[in-house]
Amino acid sequence: MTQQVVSRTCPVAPSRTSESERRHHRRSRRSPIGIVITAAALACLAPGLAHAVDVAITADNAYAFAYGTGAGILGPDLSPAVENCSAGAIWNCGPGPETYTNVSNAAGGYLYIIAYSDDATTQGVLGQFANGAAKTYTGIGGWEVYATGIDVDPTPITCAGTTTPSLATINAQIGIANAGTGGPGSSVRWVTQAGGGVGVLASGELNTPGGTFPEVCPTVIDPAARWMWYNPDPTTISNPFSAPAPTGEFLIFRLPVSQVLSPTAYYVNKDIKNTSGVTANGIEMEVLGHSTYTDIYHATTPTFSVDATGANDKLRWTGGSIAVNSLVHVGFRTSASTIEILSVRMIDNSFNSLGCAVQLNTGIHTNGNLKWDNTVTNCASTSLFIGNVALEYYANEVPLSDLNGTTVRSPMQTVNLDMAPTMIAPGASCEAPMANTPSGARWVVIHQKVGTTAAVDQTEDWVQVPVPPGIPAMNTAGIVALGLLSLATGSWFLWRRL
Ligand SMILES: [Ca+2]
Ligand SMILES: [Ca+2]
Repeated sequence: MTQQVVSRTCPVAPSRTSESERRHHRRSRRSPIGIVITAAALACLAPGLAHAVDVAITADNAYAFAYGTGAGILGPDLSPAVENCSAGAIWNCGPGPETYTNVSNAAGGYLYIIAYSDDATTQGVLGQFANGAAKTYTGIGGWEVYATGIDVDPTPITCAGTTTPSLATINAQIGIANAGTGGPGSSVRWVTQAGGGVGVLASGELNTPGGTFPEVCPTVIDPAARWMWYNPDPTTISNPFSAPAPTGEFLIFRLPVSQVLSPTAYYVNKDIKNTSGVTANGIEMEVLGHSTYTDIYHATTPTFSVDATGANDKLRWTGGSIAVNSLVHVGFRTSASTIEILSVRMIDNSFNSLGCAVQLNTGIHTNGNLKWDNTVTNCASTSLFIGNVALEYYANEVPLSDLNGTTVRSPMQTVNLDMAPTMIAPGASCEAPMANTPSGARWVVIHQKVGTTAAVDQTEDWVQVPVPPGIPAMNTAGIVALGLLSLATGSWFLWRRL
């Protein structure tokens, strides 16, 4: 890991105006240049073009995988079922994890993993999907699971795969998950780490020695892969990977192919000071429009819900006791490439607002600049300072639960922006070049502080986004040149759109 300091200023410019204008011009106002970049990126991923992916996978005890559409899997695409009936067949180099190279997939579909266990000792699935140097791992990112409620066990004694659910059964269950009509014992519909039906997708330990599982052959599956399973009730089951096994565990996992080929995600984890003047029970974040939340972070506010009944999502963490001027830590992950937070409030357990928390919308503008918008103004509209900004670069997506002030992370490089705390008026924004993206970096964590004074002492943020494609390692001049080029092209594109 290397550290460096880069001097920056953050010129403040007027940003959006009213919320009604934001709503009416959501796409074009949010990122007009982004339309051009997105179109260019899509042109590189022509519809229907197959992309070969190398797969390494194991399961305790059985799995099959396939690429399919949202409606299901075509027969020839389903891998032969692998049933592991010995420890060596799960973990050891050689008889353990299997590899499949140059597995083709159609754009726009899903990667599916079917898994089941012998209901004994331990259970889970672990794997990686490599698109060139870029890898996607089980247990992290936008995975969903449907628990069918049907118990399937490996074939007794022979482990010959004769008990594997048929393709027709698998596709029927995918249909039930899509319709959200699963019966008792099922998860009812697809669920993520944030829930969404009954139970949650369980993201377990890394593929490293110790813990519930031994290390799976590390030359085949990376330490960054995480064991994945289903937890039907996180309030009563602390470790669904160990005995007793959750029941009815013929499971179907899925991940959009786009998340394998070119992952998008927006992570935000925040330490928020309770400046409401009274003890609060939790936090409510209002997010523009509707999104799927694939992970959430609880800390001291154990109850989480999303109220999606209005025009915008209201994410609510409650059940805590947050003293005046103490911190509460909450966060979420969505596979959307960007989100816009409209307000953050301290609330009681009945969701009544007790006061506002100060926030900035943070991300990477499609010109490659860091960008802060003082647009979290539905609760409080006040001038805010951004400061203490550090950029941590990673090859792989950092789990939401690691985005906090206590977990020791190991970035490939950290860039501290030597930028004085900068005031941003309500509705205004500021930008600062990123620069010096290290080669191989695919994710960046923006670690920063926000406040109503230059002390920036009211919110500490960890925002993680992909390093934008087309912004490779280059110097500041290169980034500025690219920005100007994009701006020129964007203007032309906007003119064409009118
Ligand atoms: Ca087992
Ligand atoms: Ca079973």
